[in-house]
Amino acid sequence: MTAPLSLTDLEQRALLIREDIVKMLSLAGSGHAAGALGMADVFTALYFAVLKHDPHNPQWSDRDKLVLSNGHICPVLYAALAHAGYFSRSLLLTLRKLGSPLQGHPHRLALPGLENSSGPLGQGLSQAIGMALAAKIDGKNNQIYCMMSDGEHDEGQTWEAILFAGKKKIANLTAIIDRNNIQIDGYTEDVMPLEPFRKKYEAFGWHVIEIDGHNMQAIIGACHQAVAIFEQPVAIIAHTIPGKGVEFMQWKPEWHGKAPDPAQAQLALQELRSLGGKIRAEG
Ligand SMILES: Cc1ncc(C[n+]2csc(CCOP(=O)(O)OP(=O)(O)O)c2C)c(N)n1
Ligand SMILES: [Mg+2]
Repeated sequence: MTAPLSLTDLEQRALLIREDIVKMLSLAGSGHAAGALGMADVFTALYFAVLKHDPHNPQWSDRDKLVLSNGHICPVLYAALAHAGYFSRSLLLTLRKLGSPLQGHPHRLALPGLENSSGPLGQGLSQAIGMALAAKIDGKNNQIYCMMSDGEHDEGQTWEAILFAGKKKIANLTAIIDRNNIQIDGYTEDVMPLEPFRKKYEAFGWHVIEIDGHNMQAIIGACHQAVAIFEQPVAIIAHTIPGKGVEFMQWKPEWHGKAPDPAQAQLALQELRSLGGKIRAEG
């Protein structure tokens, strides 16, 4: 058992994961930057402070499971898994290369630590519900986390799953939604408004917690709170900044599915390293 990381250590780790995302995308020459960078804090908190898991025994039957529904942000999942020790960090640099297990969208059987395959949006919550119900039948005491995006709430299947989980009161299920307000074609509220988002989940029988998705303490606290709710599924709406940490990408929908060129990657890495220096100085 390793000692828990401090909040400063977690913040540093999230920055290293962001650096890896920038390098991976830049070498691949393609990929999804904004969502991956925006969710780095949430993934770091989960893999380093929340999930009950064992990177040396990925199939441990009592593990918590993280289901990624919005498969296009997989660079952050791959980087978090590598940092947690599931596989070598050097493998990250093969993202999207022919024959690499790090496909542009995750293939469950290609890498240790992946719980589902994804890419087609809107399916992850249904997959997670299946796992949560199976865990109950098996008498397990684990939690299923489903990572989702705001844009994939334009898919009807997402709402069918929300309706079903509310009806069945699936309490070993926690959905974490990347509320970054962007999707492929622009801002969510222009393309297909989701507000009042919280009220919609509540009307479907869910307990909702809203957090700043860049505040480590808030992320960990919300996850602990969610596990302690036994009567309802819980949705954590994580308000994030798309492209977080790289100023020229932040809040810009055009960075939804784009990779930095080598010069842009250098600029991004400089910025992330200087943020790391600031955290070290303050910590
Ligand atoms: C079923 C399906 N339809 C369309 C797409 C194409 N697509 C990929 S990402 C995306 C935008 C989804 O919005 P969001 O996940 O919020 O984007 P982000 O915040 O990561 O930029 C779309 C439409 C897809 N992957 N699956
Ligand atoms: Mg989005």
